[in-house]
Amino acid sequence: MNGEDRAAPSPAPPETAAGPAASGPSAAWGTGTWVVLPTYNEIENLPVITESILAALPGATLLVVDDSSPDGTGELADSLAAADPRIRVRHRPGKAGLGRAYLDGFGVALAAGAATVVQMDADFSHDPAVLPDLIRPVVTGSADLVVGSRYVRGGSVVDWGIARKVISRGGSLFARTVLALPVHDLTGGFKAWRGSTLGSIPFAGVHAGGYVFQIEMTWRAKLAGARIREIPITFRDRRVGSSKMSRRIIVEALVVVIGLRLEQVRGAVRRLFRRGDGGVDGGRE
Ligand SMILES: Nc1nc2c(ncn2[C@@H]2O[C@H](COP(=O)(O)OP(=O)(O)O)[C@@H](O)[C@H]2O)c(=O)[nH]1
Ligand SMILES: [Mg+2]
Repeated sequence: MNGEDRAAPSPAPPETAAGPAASGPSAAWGTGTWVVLPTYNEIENLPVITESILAALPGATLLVVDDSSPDGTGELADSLAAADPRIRVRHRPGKAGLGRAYLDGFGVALAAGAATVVQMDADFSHDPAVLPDLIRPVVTGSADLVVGSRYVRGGSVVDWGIARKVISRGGSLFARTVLALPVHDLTGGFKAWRGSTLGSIPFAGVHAGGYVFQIEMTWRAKLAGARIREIPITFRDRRVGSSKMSRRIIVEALVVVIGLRLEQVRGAVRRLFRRGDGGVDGGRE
């Protein structure tokens, strides 16, 4: 989808660090924003996370994208949706990875005319209280993609062992260097997108694995000319439930990052040669 933002944007609150929380969130704050929340076995987190998200953005629509969680997360989401019209549920037939779930949810949000689309985890690693600050640059028009970042001044990770810290930070640094992308946190998944920016990215062929999906989407945003802003976040390890990420996914991410860069370089070389041919033939363009 490549459309204009059709839903009415939220009224812009003042650009203060405290955000709307200082005066209590207005009922309209978040209008036109869709929060896409992928879940797989998050039954313990779901009731509290949905409540916290909608407390932070009372005007938002919350889309739970569940891959037929065996623990009944999908059914619980249905009952929450029955009680609150702001909550929607997308049921998918089986576990197909975080990236696929996000792309599916993004498609639904964009088709509904979302002006702003937020992506976040359901396990409280991403603090819902940050949501007003996360969407503000998009809503006020100063950025097209806002990345919640652990690796800028003021950002941090708590509860992680040294090994996971090194892997995460090293992964971001590797991708940042290989892709020459001026973003410090490339593997995180707490982001706010301008709807039209997200809609301008071709979803076909985007890799679905957890980490590479995050890197690739930010990379594609940059290629599409998006203005990217990072805001500091504190990332906490999940409170309950278990992680679905694996070592294989990390290795896949490294390989795909190199592939993405090669693909871009090859495209640039091809364009250069085409231009060269035109020059020899005396053609224009
Ligand atoms: N729908 C769906 N959600 C998923 C899948 N894998 C992970 N998730 C969700 O994506 C978020 C992040 O996953 P998590 O396992 O916490 O990864 P980690 O934070 O990197 O350890 C959580 O909300 C998960 O429930 C999947 O295959 N399908
Ligand atoms: Mg997690």
